[in-house]
Amino acid sequence: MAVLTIAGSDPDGGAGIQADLKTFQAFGLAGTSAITCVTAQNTKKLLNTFYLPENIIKDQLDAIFSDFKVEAVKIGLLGKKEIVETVAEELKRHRAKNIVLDPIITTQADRKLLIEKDSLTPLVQMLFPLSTLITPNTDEAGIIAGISISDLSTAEQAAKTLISLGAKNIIVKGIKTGDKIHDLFYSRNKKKIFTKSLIQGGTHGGGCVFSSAIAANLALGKNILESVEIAEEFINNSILSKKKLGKGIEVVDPLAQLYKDSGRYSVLKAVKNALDIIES
Ligand code: PXL
Repeated sequence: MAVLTIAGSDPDGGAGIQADLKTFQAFGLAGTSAITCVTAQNTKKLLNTFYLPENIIKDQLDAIFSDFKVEAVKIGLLGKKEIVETVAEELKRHRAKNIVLDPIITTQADRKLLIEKDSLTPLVQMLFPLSTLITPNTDEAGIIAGISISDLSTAEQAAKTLISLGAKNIIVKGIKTGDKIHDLFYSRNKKKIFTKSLIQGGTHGGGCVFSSAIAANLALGKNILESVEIAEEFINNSILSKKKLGKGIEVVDPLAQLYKDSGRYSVLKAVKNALDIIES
């Protein structure tokens, strides 16, 4: 049994494929991946993006689907119209289920565009109907719905528009009101708002970890809302454990909870304490 991420590579390890695989590991799952593009970026800025040829993306998907029982799929950065089309065709051909689509448009660190603009229409037309859940942030939901999201009611309006465009379930992430931040889950028959305190300074990798945590829980047999609830708690813990790894934006840590739970964290802490004592 496996869970698959179809996404881009992020060399700083905080987002993209690297974050997705860490998240799958945190839930004890065999993580598999198909890389769509290689970004050159760090915690400060995006330098470059190279999209892989469609045939190697198709072959990666064939390699995984012909060998593994894929219980859920997370789709991250696709970036190019032809890649969107290839991924949609392959997911259909392999009858993929439990698809979580993170419709990435920009980076968090410097809000640089990660996609070619003409990839958005096929993303909506081909991948929305195939997806179990779509996880846009307010910028992404606003761009796709053609409105500006400033509060919960405009977020709901955008979610309704995304449903009318073929989505089944939506969670609009990061709706800011005062010192609070909300995520709005919305489907034809259910609505749920998750609220937490706003953490200043932003984080890198949060969106990737969140959508991967949902896919992991769908793979484990949880239903959609249960998976979202577990992922909400998981992303909160990952954000609370965020690390200043580089000189720029802080990076979420999806493995912090795993190490804490397994006792490895306390072993590491004990070793460090012992070394501190020896050194002093
Ligand atoms: O968090 C969005 C994202 C997704 N995928 C890749 C990224 C980023 C952001 O930087 O690099 C590969």
